[in-house]
Amino acid sequence: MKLRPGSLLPILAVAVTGCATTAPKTVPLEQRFKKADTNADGRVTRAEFTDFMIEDAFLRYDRNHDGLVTEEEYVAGGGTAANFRKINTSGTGKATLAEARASKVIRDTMAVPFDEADVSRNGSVTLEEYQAYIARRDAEVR
Ligand SMILES: [Ca+2]
Ligand SMILES: [Ca+2]
Repeated sequence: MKLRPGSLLPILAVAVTGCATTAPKTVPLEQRFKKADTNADGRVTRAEFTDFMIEDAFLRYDRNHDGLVTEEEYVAGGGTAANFRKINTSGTGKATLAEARASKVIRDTMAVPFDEADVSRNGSVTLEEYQAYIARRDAEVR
């Protein structure tokens, strides 16, 4: 009996592909929480939370990743042209992250998710509160 040299190759290919698909695609919540907690005290304050959420949203709107959000990108991401003009205080038609963070419209919008996450109402969100908030939010989306 002779074993053909190539007979093991398809099995190996399946094994390698199987391993690759188990890699996580999304950033774990703990990592996101640590990123938001800029002074690393284990609690995310309203200011830390707002800055983090605004940066997160900004990066999603910035489709061509040039560090600027145009009116077109903002509207394509679900925003309104009127709000874009309020955010883009420089009037260049391209909003920066600094403009987004300084915008009252955006900060007011971000106050709602913070209040929802801060169940204990003590002005800061723990990792447990954050995880519970994301779980509730995901449940609403589905
Ligand atoms: Ca903190
Ligand atoms: Ca852009």
